[in-house]
Amino acid sequence: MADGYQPSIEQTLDRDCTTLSRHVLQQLHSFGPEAQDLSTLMNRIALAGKLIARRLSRAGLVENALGFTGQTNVQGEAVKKMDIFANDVFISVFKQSGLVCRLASEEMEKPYYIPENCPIGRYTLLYDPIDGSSNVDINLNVGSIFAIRRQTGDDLDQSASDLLENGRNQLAAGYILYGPTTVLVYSIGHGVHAFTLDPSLGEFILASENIRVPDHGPNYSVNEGNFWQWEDSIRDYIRYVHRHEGYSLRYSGALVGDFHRILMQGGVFLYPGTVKNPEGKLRLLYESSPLAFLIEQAGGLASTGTEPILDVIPGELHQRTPLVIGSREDVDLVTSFIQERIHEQKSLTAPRRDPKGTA
Ligand code: AHM
Ligand code: MG
Repeated sequence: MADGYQPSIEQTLDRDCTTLSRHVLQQLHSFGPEAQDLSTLMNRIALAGKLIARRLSRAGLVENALGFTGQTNVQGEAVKKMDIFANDVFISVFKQSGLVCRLASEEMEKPYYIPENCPIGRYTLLYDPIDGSSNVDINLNVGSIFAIRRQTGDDLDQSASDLLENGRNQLAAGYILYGPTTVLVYSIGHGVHAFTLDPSLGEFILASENIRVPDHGPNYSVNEGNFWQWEDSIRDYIRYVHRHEGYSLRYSGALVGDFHRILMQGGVFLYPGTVKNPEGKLRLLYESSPLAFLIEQAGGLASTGTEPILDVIPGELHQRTPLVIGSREDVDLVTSFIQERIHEQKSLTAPRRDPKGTA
């Protein structure tokens, strides 16, 4: 350790005892019912993360962990065995919790209701069980993304229409990154905090508190293979980056991994719409919105290109949205290219002024 510094036993114990559930209670300065609920919810999400991390770490060794199921999900994407495993893990950990009545995920067309938790369960979990599924079979990083929302109303017709609200209504949001270590990052609206899974304890231990994303960073993260499908504004931005010093392209195929880099080092992640799919690929309620909640808490920005992600009111559960997320200055730069093209379009289509003033 630098300068021969050794933490005292007391300091080490204090660090090891700052578990996720304790941290939630500390953040809320309360042992009241809502604080207890959030602490329990985060604890169960952590359990899901541990179960998924364990499965991933043995994936090459056990039967039926890797590869496709042969099914396609509601998005029309091929489903992997790990997607289904992770989806079921989240359902399992919330059974008998008394807290979560509904779970909505990328892998399920409609929300899943846990009858014994309804109607007392006052919370809904929205999640992407395995984000970056294409990385699973090649042993690269993947993640899980989650958000907790308060259930409003009884939802007796099971339409879950109260979920079609903007992202500012999220009570908590976060992700678990399954990399060389397993990291859980969360926010309950009091800053952004990261925990590392200590396998010897089986606990997530506080690693960084009140993370702030730099105002500008060198990373730009985007699938440049889509260049020719983008609107001109996005191509303008990429050309700008190519012509200026100090940028590095970093794209892993898993949003959680790319987002984590940007959160820690600064920069911007983009998944813009294309001419064919103007809404892009990423889903609002369980991918873009939870990460937007985190980045705003960390001092950054998240935008569709024309409005803040957290202001978007979805029309349906699996709605997609273009995403520009990261450091404040970098997101602003991308959106300035978008605004410039919008103004250009407007001035081209605006009625031309009659020089004689007769029109
Ligand atoms: P998934 O949740 O089905 O894995 O899809 C989301 C993923 C993101 O993690 C990633 O940023 C993006 O899709 C990659 O898509 P592409 O291969 O088109 O670049
Ligand atoms: Mg995903």
